This record gives sequence, structure tokens and C-alpha cells, in this order.
Amino acid sequence: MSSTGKGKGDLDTIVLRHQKASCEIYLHGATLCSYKTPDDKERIFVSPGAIFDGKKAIRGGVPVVFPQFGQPDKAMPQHGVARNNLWTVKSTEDAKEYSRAIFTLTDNAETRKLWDHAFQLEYEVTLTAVSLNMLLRVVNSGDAPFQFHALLHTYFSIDEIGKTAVCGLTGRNYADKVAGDTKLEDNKEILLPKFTDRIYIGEAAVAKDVTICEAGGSATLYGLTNEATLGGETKPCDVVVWNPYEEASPGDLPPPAFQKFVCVEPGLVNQFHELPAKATATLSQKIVPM
Ligand code: TA6
Repeated sequence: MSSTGKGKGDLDTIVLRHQKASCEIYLHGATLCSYKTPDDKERIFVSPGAIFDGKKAIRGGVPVVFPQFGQPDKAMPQHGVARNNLWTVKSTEDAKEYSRAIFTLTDNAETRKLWDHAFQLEYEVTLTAVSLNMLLRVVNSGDAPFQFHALLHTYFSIDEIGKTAVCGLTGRNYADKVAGDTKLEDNKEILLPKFTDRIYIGEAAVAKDVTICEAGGSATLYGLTNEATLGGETKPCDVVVWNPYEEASPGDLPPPAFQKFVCVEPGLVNQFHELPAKATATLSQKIVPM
């Protein structure tokens, strides 16, 4: 079942419910800010200091990052324009196996001032009894190619960052943004004992299953499948792993809130990708809480 609602700051939301699972998406940034499994456990983290003023990007949830990751273009906000723009609900659908909402964002006078390209984003959120599925379609609706990044900046709810590990990225090279170098990941478990900010570079053009576990491999918390395509071809999906700890926590993330999330973010971000005129790129994340 899907319904419209009002969230924090009286912002418009869409709520999806399916067999006791639920999720809530703010039209501001098409930011998914809640995903509850049938046991009523909240699986997505939102900062207690998040600002819901309809202007600032919401701290937490699943911000949609496009057309830039970080701020290589200083004329554009950090992480681009999608997460702090108002999206439109294209459709909602309630079927036997899922409940779905589709959101759209098209270039407008505001975005053109920041990034002078025509684009259409379509963001499909599908809730089943056992999973949350997010699919972002990027269409170059202009007449010339453009360079872009795209990423789903997912904040996963966990008990304690020091007791959490990310697995499934062994063998990838990663850009370590804290150390300022590139390394090979040879650990089976990626622990985050301190401020961690890494881009695990997509290499094999196949979906790689990533898991978020309790450190020591005792229990898996989330099974993730991240996939990307460009112009219909499968592309290696980069995966960003981030936790700021206290030292890098932004103002709307008051410590000790950093303890309660890990970001594992699928994207096309290690380099800019060229999307030809009228072509489509896709990015998806399937989340299966264990
Ligand atoms: O995804 C990791 C990252 O790029 C970090 O470098 C940090 O900047 C984080 O995103 C949060 O960015 P934000 O603009 O939301 O404060």
C-alpha cells in the first residue's frame, strides 16, 4: 500500500507498506529516510541533528548524489543538485509481491544555473516483504554528451561502528581519502576502527555481493547487491565506505551519532563517466536485512 504523508518539518513524503514492512521517502531529494522490516526494526539511519527545512540535504537516509560526487566542480553544491531539489511522484503501484513508488527530477532553471545540462532522473523504490530495492535511471535528455557521477549514499543503521565490518570488497583497489593514497584491499573483513572514507573501485563488471556484518563474522546484518549500467552495458560499480567518527562529523551529525551507522554507497564515482545524448545510465542497490 502507498500513501502520501507529512514528515518532519511538515515535508511531503510517500509511505510504502507491504506485508508489515514499510519505508518513507521525502520528496525533498527523493530521500528515503526510513525502512522498517516486518519486525518493526529501523534499518536506515537518520541523524538526530538532521535538518528538515526543504533546503538543506537531509543528513542520513539514502541521499541521491548526481551529477557530481564530492565537489570537483565548485560552482555546484557538494554531491550535486539531486539531493536538495524537490522531486515529483510519477507513480505508485501496489502489487501482490511489492509496493513501489517512482520519483522524477528534471533539469530546471535552478539546476541549469549550477550545471548547464538537460537531464531526467527517475528513481524507483520497491519494497517487498524481505527487501528494499532502489533503482536510479539517469537520462541525458540533451543533444550533447555530459560527464557525470551518480551514487546512492545509503546510511545503514547498526548498533556500534567499532563492532561492524563490511565484507565482499576483498581484492579491490580503493582510494583512501583519509590517507590520500590508493591501496589494495586484502582483508576479508573491512573494519572501521577510526574515521574511514574510501572508494572501492569497481573492477569486475558483474554485481558483487557486499555484506555488512558484526565484526568477527558472527552475524550478517545486511546483504547488498549493487549494480550499474551505462548505455545498456553493465559497468563495474564502485562502492564508497564511510564513517566520520567524531573528528569528521558534520554539524548536523552530533557525536556520538556516528556510532550508529555505516555508509556503504554504490556509485559510478571513481571517475567521471560520459553519457551520450539520449542515453541512459542506471544504478541500483538491493538491500536484504538478515
Ligand atoms: O560518501 C562519503 C563522503 O563523500 C565523505 O567524504 C563525506 O563528505 C560524506 O560523503 C558526507 O558528505 P555531505 O556532503 O553529505 O556532508
